[in-house]
Amino acid sequence: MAVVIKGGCAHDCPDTCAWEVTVERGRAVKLAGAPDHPYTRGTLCAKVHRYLDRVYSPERVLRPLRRVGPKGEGVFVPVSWEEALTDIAARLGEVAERWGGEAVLPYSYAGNMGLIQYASMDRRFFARLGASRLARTICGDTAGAGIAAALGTTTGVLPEDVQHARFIVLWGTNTVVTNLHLWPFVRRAREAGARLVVVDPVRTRTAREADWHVRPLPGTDAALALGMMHVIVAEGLHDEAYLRDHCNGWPELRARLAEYPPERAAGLAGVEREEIVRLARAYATTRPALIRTLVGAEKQPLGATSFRTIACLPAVVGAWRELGGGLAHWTRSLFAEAVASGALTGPHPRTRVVNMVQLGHVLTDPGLSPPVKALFVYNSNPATTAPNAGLVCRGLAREDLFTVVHDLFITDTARYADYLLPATSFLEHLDLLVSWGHTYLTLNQPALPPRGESVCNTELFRRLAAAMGWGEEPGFRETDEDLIRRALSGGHPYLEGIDLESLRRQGWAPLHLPASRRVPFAQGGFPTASGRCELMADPEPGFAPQPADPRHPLVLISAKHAVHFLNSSYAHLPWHRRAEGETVVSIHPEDAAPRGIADGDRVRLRNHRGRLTARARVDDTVRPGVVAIAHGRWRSLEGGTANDLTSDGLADRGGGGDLFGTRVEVEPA
Ligand SMILES: Nc1nc2c(c(=O)[nH]1)N[C@H]1C(S)=C(S)[C@@H](COP(=O)(O)OP(=O)(O)OC[C@H]3O[C@@H](n4cnc5c(=O)[nH]c(N)nc54)[C@H](O)[C@@H]3O)O[C@H]1N2
Ligand SMILES: Nc1nc2c(c(=O)[nH]1)N[C@H]1C(S)=C(S)[C@@H](COP(=O)(O)OP(=O)(O)OC[C@H]3O[C@@H](n4cnc5c(=O)[nH]c(N)nc54)[C@H](O)[C@@H]3O)O[C@H]1N2
Ligand SMILES: [Mo]
Repeated sequence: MAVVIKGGCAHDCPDTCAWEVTVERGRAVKLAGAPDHPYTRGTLCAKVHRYLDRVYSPERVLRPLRRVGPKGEGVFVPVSWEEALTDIAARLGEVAERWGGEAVLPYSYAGNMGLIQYASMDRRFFARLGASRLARTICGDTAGAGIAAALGTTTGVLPEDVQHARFIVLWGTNTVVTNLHLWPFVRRAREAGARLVVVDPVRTRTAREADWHVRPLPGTDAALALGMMHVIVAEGLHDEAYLRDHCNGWPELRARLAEYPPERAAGLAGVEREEIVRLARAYATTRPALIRTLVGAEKQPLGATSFRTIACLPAVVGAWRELGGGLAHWTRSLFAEAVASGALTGPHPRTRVVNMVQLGHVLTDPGLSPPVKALFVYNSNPATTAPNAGLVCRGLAREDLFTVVHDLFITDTARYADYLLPATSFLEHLDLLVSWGHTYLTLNQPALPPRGESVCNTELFRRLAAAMGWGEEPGFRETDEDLIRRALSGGHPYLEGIDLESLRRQGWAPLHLPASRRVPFAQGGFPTASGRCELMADPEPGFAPQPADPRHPLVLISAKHAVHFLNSSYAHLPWHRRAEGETVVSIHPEDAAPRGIADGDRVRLRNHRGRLTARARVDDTVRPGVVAIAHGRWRSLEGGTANDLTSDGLADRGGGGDLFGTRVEVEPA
């Protein structure tokens, strides 16, 4: 007898799909997008439609493992949970006693983005231990800092209202690959006559679909936006009334625009003057005009400035006045308002804060006091996904570092673990899914019991708390259901009529947003301190060219260009790896010819951080001055990964990294 169980995908992705799992005789035999869900619309992406490959992979870690080989080799023996928990609790206790709780560093991200599996028991556990706090900055914080400086929020136009726009700029976002479920709304708009522009240094799959592809040099988006605004004002296409009634700082911004005539902006951004003029005119005169951003342009030294400058454009032309006009970025803040997530994590003592994008430095800095003596990694794979990953691995290789990893697979990070603990797949635990890309809550109901001896994150930290002797404390006694009920119990109007029982029946539910939320700033009302759009708040709109590096003259973009990988997830599964093919670096003919590189050659990318070999694709996928390689590959399988080369400097605001500002040289291998 087959049963169908409603759940959802907790990957770190804006689409947060609702799915249905068919289970026959205890085995999941089919997984499909929920057909009735207005955003999933019955489809899953190229990676997740094969999620059962993950669930039933013969490479799943099914028992606790203890390292027996050298760090990095991934040689383990199975041990009992009892033995692992007792030893881990003792080691964490020793470290905390000898070096202080701050010598313990949790490192997690959104490998599981579900509300309770992302952050609840784990946060309580590390707070109780007095561990260092991790600044989880690797994704979106820089963009958010820039946008919020102007708007007071990162939530503008809602994703389903993209269909009402008639001029759509996908600004540094690769929708077809990274945000597939937004695409039908873009397509609807186009069917109704919308023009689609993509702003990206790389000719992505999305750019190939667009009416117009603008390709600035990486990190120069602010110059492009300033040049556009200059033209808009010079031609009188700005919305004087909107600027007067709803914005602060217009005279100052206007004065600044004088410094960015289109010929100067064109020189800075590496595009033609005429293109900026045409783009400015089209944007200012076609309505409703929408700019869609995610995170592509944030990973730059001036990433926040890029986003805050882009965020001025809708106010300058009054695009916020119409349904579908304005800026569409995230929806996360809607859930943050509605869901009582603070009650899930609890308070944390004010211990030191460690920035995740500098993990390599943190683990290798001899001056750090106290040093990190115990590292606990879950929901993330920093040996592959953190910038300057070679340095991360050197840190992980430290003999005096006690490392615990909780994952489903022996990732490149797990190979360094002293203990590797088995984690459940999304089919094997309960969770409530919020989204950063749409406005539906989804209940992920377990379709299967945990495989082998795997446990979900909440259960792991309950068990560890018990091993530490804290098991009777109320915070560690709550079940996953308790946590979800607590999250939904705040009485927020967006959650009206939604509780665990209704979600169990329906699987998902839309947030009850007021109709006015769809045209959020038509009458101003920005959630800034002043209630107005802040055109000149910190960081100010502006642009400063970055110093050139003559030894490494090419900018390396290592974005999410792999359709079949989700960051490093799936990059080891046979079907996905085969579908993606070998490591390829795209290089423009103008850059390839002087280096003696022909299409199909083996080449080496190098800089002072590392090197990587790849097959050259010589064509105009990238613009001159830029090379591109997909991120996510496992060094243990491919011999290297993009982050071996990436910069681990910081962006200007928000704490995120500057990893797409990386400079390299490329030579025949
Ligand atoms: N298939 C797939 N989908 C994913 C993911 C994945 O790994 N694989 N990851 C998920 C995650 S974690 C996230 S955060 C989202 C991210 O979603 P996106 O933000 O759409 O993805 P990115 O690939 O980070 O960046 C988008 C584009 O920005 C371009 N870019 C780089 N630098 C610049 C710049 O300076 N200016 C401009 N204008 N463009 C620039 C890149 O070439 C890239 O094509 O995707 C999610 N979806
Ligand atoms: N070069 C380059 N680097 C990047 C980016 C880029 O575009 N280019 N993008 C950055 C961005 S935006 C992001 S978000 C990060 C993402 O970086 P990571 O957070 O490291 O993402 P993944 O590589 O998907 O690793 C998630 C891990 O969590 C595990 N996992 C999944 N579910 C669970 C669970 O329930 N419990 C536990 N314990 N583990 C689980 C998975 O098996 C996987 O190993 O990468 C960043 N790094
Ligand atoms: Mo991300």
